[in-house]
Amino acid sequence: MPLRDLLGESLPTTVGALQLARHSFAFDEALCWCRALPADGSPDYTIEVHLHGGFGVAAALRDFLAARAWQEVPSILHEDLDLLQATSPLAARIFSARRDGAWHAALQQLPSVAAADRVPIVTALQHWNAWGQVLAEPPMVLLAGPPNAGKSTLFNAWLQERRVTASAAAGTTRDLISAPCQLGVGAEAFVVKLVDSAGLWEQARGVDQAAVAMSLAAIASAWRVIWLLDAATPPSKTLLKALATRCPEDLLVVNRMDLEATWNPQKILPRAFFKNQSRQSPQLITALEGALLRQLGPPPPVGQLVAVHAAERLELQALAATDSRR
Ligand SMILES: Nc1nc2c(ncn2[C@@H]2O[C@H](COP(=O)(O)OP(=O)(O)OP(=O)(O)O)[C@@H](O)[C@H]2O)c(=O)[nH]1
Ligand SMILES: [Mg+2]
Repeated sequence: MPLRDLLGESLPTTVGALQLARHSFAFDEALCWCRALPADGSPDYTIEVHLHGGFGVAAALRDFLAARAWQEVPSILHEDLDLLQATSPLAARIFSARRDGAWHAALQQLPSVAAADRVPIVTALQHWNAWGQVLAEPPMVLLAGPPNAGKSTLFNAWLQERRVTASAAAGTTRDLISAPCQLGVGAEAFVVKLVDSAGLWEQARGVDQAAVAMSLAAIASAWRVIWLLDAATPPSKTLLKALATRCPEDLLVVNRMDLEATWNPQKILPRAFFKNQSRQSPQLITALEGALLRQLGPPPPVGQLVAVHAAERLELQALAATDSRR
């Protein structure tokens, strides 16, 4: 089918906006780029179409073209798709360094490099794995702890809006509520998924028990848990057990320290903790943010290749394991 039949009379030689009107309805006004339009009128040409519409419009166009024996050339590389999903300027910078197959090209060369030379290269790439993980998708930073510890109050203060209900009634929160939240500033900032959760308590029954189960599941999968403990109520066995299953990078806060203390955190908690005694908590939020950023260290420099997908990190791990066996 001639291109003209698809796109109308005014074929662009480079880039042009065209009405896709050769169907029972007008698809969309699309931006088209004729990448290889031959002068001799041969049927082999490639056209890149950028639709304004969403998935439904793209699906309608695909059906239309497939019925006329047009072939779709997959033009978007995996790495370019990542870029579409970048949630921060830092993520965009890291993803764009991987474009046009740069990551795969680097990795494909590694097996041909002498093992002794490969070790430092693989180690240098692995150094950025933690950053790759947090930039690929906003990681979950979960606020967990006993009921009434002030989790929802801190969640609202962190987001600087009244997103969730906070109240003196223990068990107010029963769902996981998440909001994107930026950590850091400027070109080095990245986005995390801040999540408020239901308090953990042993006597929970019915819907409360279901809420506790949801919190425990989130604790198991969170990137970091910020454990908010209540100075006025000693932590329960359930809570201490859940805490013991987690990583040492989780942060501990003893909250509501303006109330009378009923337990000694130094004796019970496994490591250093932050103290807080304010509902607004600006210093606490700055301190927590700083602690999370310090764990990651400085972000990758400009142009650095970073493994952003789990499969890529596994590939590096396999190479490192092979080299260590030599
Ligand atoms: N005294 C004091 N009260 C606080 C502080 N932070 C929060 N509160 C109060 O503690 C109560 C419980 O706060 P929430 O934020 O709802 O606690 P929560 O941990 O979300 O509780 P659940 O949703 O029941 O698990 C509310 O009345 C808050 O105003 C604080 O630093 N000091
Ligand atoms: Mg709450």
